[in-house]
Amino acid sequence: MRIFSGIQPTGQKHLGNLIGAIDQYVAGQDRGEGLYCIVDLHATTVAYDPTELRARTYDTAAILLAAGLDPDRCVFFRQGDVMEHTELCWLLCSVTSWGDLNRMHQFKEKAGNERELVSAGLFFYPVLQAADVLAYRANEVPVGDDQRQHIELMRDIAERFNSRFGDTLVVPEHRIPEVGARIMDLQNPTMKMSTSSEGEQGRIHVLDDPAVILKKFRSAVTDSGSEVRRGEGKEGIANLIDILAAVKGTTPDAIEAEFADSRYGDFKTAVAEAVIDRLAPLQARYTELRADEDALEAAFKKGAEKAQVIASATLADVREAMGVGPRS
Ligand code: AQP
Repeated sequence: MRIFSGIQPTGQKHLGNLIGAIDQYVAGQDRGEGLYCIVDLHATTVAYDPTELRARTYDTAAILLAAGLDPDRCVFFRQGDVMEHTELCWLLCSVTSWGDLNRMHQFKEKAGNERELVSAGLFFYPVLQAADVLAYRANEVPVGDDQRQHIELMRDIAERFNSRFGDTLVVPEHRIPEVGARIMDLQNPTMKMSTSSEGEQGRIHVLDDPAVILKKFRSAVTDSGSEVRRGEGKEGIANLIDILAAVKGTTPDAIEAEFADSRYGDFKTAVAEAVIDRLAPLQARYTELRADEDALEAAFKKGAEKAQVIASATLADVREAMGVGPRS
């Protein structure tokens, strides 16, 4: 079983990224051969600052390692270090329809947020994402629920490639967590917690101070009721139930039963405390890891070498199947 996923070095990573994606990466190390990549090339598809991009790449690397990724048990690397991703992206364009790309929700949302230039890279973002996964012939892609449409497109691209050029690529499955696949914004619980949403009050960053985390949870938007249970019009409470269930490794039903007699205020504090406890060891480890950029670069280099061995073999097969470049 080969598992692949990528994460952007944009902004500060939030609780949705941790629960929906990073926790799954860590668990994947015990289930198969995990390849995890920081997608710096994807980060260039929206307005960005180059110096900031490097700094955020190190931040994200330190967060992933602090969360439990172990470069000796997985292939941990930076996308921009392995050229095969961009080459495969171009080759896959020949089996990607413009109409499909034009239907992608993420493109529409992100294009709407860009003030100056909507880059062609943003439009092709899902093709590069498909190349990331297909280059490794991965069987499984752990992601949050927001990536469902991109994974479907990636599967279509692989199937179209295989039927046009012969069986070459593996059609991957997505793996979306049962609890916490869509962590919602604490201030607007009908929207997902997102790096690019305005204002930080609705977003818990994994590196937030405990006092900040407590304050954000205490001021989370709920409803005018008082029962800790899911239901119509109770999106805010349902989100807190999901967060606590994911953090404690239990089910939302179990959380409802445990807090059946609690009031919203006490429940919010309990969620905040569980999140603070969950993040404390990660934050301590992060500080150590982030201080040594040379060690992070060394980890990237080692990972890229391992990744390139796999990706270059796929690219040789893809070129051959497509009739591109010299005869093999
Ligand atoms: N709210 C979420 N709940 C669960 N999973 C989530 N993910 C993102 N938001 C939630 C998952 O995190 C992974 C990394 O996503 P990314 O590389 O796209 O990182 P990002 O751009 O920093 O994350 P956002 O918050 O999704 O940013 P916006 O909204 O600005 O694009 C993915 O597996 C994703 O599913």
